[in-house]
Amino acid sequence: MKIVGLGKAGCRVAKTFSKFPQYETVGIDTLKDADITIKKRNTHEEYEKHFPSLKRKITYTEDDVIVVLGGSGTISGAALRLLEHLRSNRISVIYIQPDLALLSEVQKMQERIVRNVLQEYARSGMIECVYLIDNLLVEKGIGDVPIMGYFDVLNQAIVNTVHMINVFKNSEPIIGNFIKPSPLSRIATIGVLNVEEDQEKWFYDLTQARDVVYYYGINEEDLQEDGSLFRKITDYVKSKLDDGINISYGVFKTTYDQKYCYCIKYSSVVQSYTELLDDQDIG
Ligand SMILES: Nc1nc2c(ncn2[C@@H]2O[C@H](COP(=O)(O)OP(=O)(O)OP(=O)(O)O)[C@@H](O)[C@H]2O)c(=O)[nH]1
Ligand SMILES: [Mg+2]
Repeated sequence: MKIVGLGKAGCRVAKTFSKFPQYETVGIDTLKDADITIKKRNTHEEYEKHFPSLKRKITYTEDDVIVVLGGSGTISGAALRLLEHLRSNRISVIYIQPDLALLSEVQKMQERIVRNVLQEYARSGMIECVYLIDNLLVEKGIGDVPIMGYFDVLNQAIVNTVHMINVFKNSEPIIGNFIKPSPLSRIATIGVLNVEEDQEKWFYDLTQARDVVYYYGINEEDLQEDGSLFRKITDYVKSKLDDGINISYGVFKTTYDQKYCYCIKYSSVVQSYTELLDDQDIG
């Protein structure tokens, strides 16, 4: 699988994937040490207009590609040109939403544009799926994160979760009821369920979910000997059933001591809560 990062956050998350052998990563930024350095521009529009040809630099075709970017940066103006360049591939996007409260007006506008356009691209099927990730919720899920290495900690959490879900998606569950998400549900987020405490931590506050999938990782001993585990899992999954939501799950064998569960939530509805908050502010 190929990972393409755009901008600083994008490049750093992309690089984090390279600890796993399954991924080939490339980062695009204005900095000299980026894998692909592009000229710095002053506006979103200029990045869109002057995006260089990547023909000889990124030659993927018919590959699974994940594009990673943060929305508020100026370089995110190049996102659509990058997606255009990659269009012969199966593209998913990891969209990182920074702390909106700390953005300038221009950054807020850039963030909103990129978030909306990516979701419309997903809805239209031009990209397979957009995974929305809110830095603040990732941080909350982890607990206290020190300033030094703050983003490294967030990036590890994001990348480990995406990776484990990729692994499970490509493995055969021991038991489960996978329901194929509606082809219209292409706006998604990921999260972690603490199996002991029945506590879910989602990386984005996704509204109007249509499909939720739980991927349980259980070690061999518990699979063999824990007689109450199956009921515990199915009871939990059933407790999440609600009108119009498909809930599915799979149980996978792992070699880790702890039980853990990663989850994905899908919606077909464009997530635009900042606009709603703005309206409320005015009202
Ligand atoms: N999760 C995560 N977020 C980051 C990281 N680095 C920066 N961010 C957030 O992403 C937002 C966008 O910032 P950058 O990634 O520096 O911007 P850029 O994409 O390089 O865009 P430019 O404005 O053109 O430099 C910032 O507001 C940070 O909150 C990172 O490594 N991981
Ligand atoms: Mg930058």
